[in-house]
Amino acid sequence: MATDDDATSDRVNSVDRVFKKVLDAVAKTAPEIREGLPTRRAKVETENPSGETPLAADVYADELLCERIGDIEGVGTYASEERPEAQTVGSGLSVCVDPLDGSSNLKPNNTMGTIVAIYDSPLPATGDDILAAAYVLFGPTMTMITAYDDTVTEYVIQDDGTYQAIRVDVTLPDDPTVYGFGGRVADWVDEITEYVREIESDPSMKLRYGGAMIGDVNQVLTYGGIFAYPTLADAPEGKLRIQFEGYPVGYIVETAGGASSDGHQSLLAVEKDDLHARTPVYVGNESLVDGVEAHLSDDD
Ligand code: P6P
Repeated sequence: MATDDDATSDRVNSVDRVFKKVLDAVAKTAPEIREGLPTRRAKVETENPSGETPLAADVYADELLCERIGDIEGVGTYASEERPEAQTVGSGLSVCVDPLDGSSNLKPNNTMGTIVAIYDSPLPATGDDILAAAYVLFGPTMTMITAYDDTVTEYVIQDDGTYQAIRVDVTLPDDPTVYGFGGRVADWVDEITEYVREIESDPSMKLRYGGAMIGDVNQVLTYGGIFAYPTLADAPEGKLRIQFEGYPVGYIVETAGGASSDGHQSLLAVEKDDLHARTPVYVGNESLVDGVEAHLSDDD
């Protein structure tokens, strides 16, 4: 007779299988997305649910990923930053995708990539529901960072869509050296301005801000430090989307031994009712994220 342990083991095996299938699909699709970039630099006519005007490249990446991920047995729902509603594609786990994070970097040929989050819940999910997260980074090489089963792994993706681990058990360096805060400096609240000035006064800290969150987060994962798209005076919730950006990078950085925050709590503790809700994002070494919370708590 099947026992509870058997059911748990079956469940874990099933999630393992779906996770691996999602990684395979994302890695297989990455070279096609990259190859399609040069001819898809123009904006499309329509706005996305966040009121932004996507490039043809955003739409192309979303269409490919929806088709490939939607075909995976065990994936029930696909949602993306480019689609107002989640799509039912079967039964099982929910997958949220930012198909081309940082696509404004396409024209100046800077980094951009794809963010994926897998939730064991209908959408909108909470941070407690996240099972795995990953991002593909289109840089001088194509790499993929994954967080699953309490560990972070870095892969290189080949042009044929195969991928090999190049770093296992990735953890943030103990001594941070980079920082990057998004938004216009004139729009930062005073507490953030004061904290950034404090960070800047540390001779060991260097500014690294490239305009694509995952490129900047990858700097933090590699060199230690902090990335933020902070609360702004005219946009207290900041710019980044909790389901598609906040939860996955918060999960990745916390799994790598760092910390995440919306300014007051772990990003994974943030709860929002709307699929496209925004949140301030601070991720990096715990000491630096704690510093943000200490400065912002002064205004409470
Ligand atoms: P800004 C890209 O559009 C994005 O969503 C993130 O990848 C990035 O961190 C942020 O917006 C950049 O925003 O205001 O600096 O252009």
